[in-house]
Amino acid sequence: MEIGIIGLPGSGKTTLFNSLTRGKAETRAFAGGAVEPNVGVVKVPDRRLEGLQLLLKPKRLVPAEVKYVDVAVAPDKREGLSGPARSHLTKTDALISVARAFTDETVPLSGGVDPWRDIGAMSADLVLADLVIAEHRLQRIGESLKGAKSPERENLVKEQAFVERVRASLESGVAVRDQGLSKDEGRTAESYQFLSSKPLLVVLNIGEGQLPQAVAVEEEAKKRYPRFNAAAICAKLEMELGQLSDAEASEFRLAMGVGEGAMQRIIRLSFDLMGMVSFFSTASGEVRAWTVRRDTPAPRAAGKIHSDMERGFIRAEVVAYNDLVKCGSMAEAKKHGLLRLEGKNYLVQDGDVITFLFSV
Ligand SMILES: Nc1nc2c(ncn2[C@@H]2O[C@H](COP(=O)(O)OP(=O)(O)OP(=O)(O)O)[C@@H](O)[C@H]2O)c(=O)[nH]1
Ligand SMILES: [Mg+2]
Repeated sequence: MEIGIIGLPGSGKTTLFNSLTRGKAETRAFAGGAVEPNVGVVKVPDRRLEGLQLLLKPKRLVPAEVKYVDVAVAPDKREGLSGPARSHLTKTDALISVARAFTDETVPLSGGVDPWRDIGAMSADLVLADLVIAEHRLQRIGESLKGAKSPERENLVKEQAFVERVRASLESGVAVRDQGLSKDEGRTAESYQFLSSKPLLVVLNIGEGQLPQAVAVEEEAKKRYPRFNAAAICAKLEMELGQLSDAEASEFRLAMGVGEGAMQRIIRLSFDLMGMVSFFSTASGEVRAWTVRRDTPAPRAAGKIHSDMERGFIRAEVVAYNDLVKCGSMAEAKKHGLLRLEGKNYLVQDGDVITFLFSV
């Protein structure tokens, strides 16, 4: 699970990265043109884990993890997202686009602060990078068609028509994610590694002084960009609080009237964006959250834990988290018939608590 952080130079990408990961990457470090991205792993908060802890009293709780990648785009030789940044973004599952809303004379910005303009520019950049991809692909198809015979020829012609349609929509500014592709088309599109097909969260980086308006800023973002999820935070303050001990940070938050959990919320929002589901394993005194795509069959989900479990899959014992909590224990859930035995065609649901039975 990987989430890429993008945004115009100086929007606060690295500051946000640091506040998410409690990292200490140098802000403004890329202004000189270095292009190694910052990478950090973060635990995904999940209330259900706390619920399972109370119920099952495991020795260990292991939350799901997500990786954040702060991709530097050197402002001096900026080729937009078609440049070196692209290769770091293709493998991500979702994107956070940071837009600068804070004012600070010491951080120069040409054209003045205008987050709405920047959000538009960033999404246009994604579309532009994909237009380049689509055009390359069409060129390649054109070349292959020259010597192609049936049935390869028919396949190429079909693909050509598809890419041509995607290209035309991109040209009129429509992101791949908004083109209403069918499931099959979406799978085909996946192989082209488009960027504008990825789910996107807009983070408005507001200044400390704007914190009381955070909710209003988010509402305006939703009005202007109804297709995007948006959240307003002060990345700099969060980064600074993230470097303190929990107790100290709480004290500061109280004094400044900043709520807890702004970062937890961003992590959760960006995680949910990927459309993944979580299931929980409870074996050997450990409750652990696992992340799979929606509609993953039980054996493949088991394979996340261990490849032997997928190979030797027999069945899954499943209870929905909510049912387990309602019953208060596994034994009670079983008594009420809520502990189900599921076979290899079962599609794992969000919040399933699962024990896999297997033999190799
Ligand atoms: N006043 C203020 N400054 C901020 C805020 N967020 C970031 N900054 C400052 O803005 C500058 C740029 O922040 P970075 O996080 O380095 O921005 P970036 O998007 O990573 O920049 P590049 O990697 O160079 O593209 C730094 O000096 C930050 O301290 C904020 O909320 N308020
Ligand atoms: Mg940076």
